[in-house]
Amino acid sequence: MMGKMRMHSASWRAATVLASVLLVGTMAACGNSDTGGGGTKDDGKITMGFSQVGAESGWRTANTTSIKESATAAGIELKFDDAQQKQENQIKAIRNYIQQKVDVIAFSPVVESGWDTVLKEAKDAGIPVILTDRSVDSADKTLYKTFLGSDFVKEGKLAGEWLVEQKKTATGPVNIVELQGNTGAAPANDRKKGFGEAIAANPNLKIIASQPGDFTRAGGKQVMEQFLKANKQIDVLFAHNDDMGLGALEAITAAGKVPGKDITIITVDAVKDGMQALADGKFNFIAECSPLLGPQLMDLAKKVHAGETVPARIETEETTFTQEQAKEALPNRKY
Ligand code: GZL
Repeated sequence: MMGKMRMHSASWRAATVLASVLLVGTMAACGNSDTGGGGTKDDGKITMGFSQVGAESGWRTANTTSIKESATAAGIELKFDDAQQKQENQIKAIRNYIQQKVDVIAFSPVVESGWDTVLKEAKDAGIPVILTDRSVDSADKTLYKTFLGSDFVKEGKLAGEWLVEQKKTATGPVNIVELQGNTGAAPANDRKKGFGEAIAANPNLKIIASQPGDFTRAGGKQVMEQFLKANKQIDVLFAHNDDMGLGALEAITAAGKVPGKDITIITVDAVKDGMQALADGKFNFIAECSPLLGPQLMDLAKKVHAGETVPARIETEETTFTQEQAKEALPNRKY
């Protein structure tokens, strides 16, 4: 009997230990405020999982600052991931946020395509998704609640229309080189489209070379060096963002040409360094693309979390700048 009892008490102790281990393990798996587990916190705070493109440009830096500061101001718990311009990193981050059961996922898709599978996983998990800055080409619009960002086709169109006006008296060919953003990115595809459609108004305006510079200064400089080597006469540079234009300045100067005079330079964004180059006469025109999306994003997250209907598309308000307008605007620029 004793033996059995002993056995019984020993097996009882084992069962107790096992139950305790299982209980602790279950708690850890579910997560909690200490382990960064997802979902609305006990204090009712909304948790947002955000996947950022990377840190490739001054625009991106300003956009990240706007998102982080706005999350704090809105009392939203922000989980932030920098994808270093790689789609697979964004998909991984979104899957992590789904695992952590965050309340809302927001991201700026580095490229337009290849998102349906992971967005369906988020939808099946009941986690709403907000697109910010860039959009996706998914046919299923139920995969996300809204797209908050600029109209990139319009930005390219405004850049092209300014050039058409500037060159309306040209009697011969006007040779244009184009620095594109990263391949497959919505701003690269759409700015190219808008600019190309606008300059078609004047057959003298010809794009003689167009290559990706990946929205970085290094990319802009490297590709502009190639353009200058391969093309004897370049009259205009259209860069899809300020950073590539700023990188190109180094190549243009090194080639003994005067930026803003020998080569007319048109860019997009209007970040501080770009506006300074414009005010200094090195750039000639900038179409603005505001990175300050944080406040609107957090407001949308609260509405979506509360189950409110939000507009499917919210377009950022922005303008354009000439050299004179840049001089006036610079002192008050927020980014
Ligand atoms: C535009 C944004 C682009 C900027 C670039 O909304 O996605 O990406 O124009 C940035 O500067 O790298």
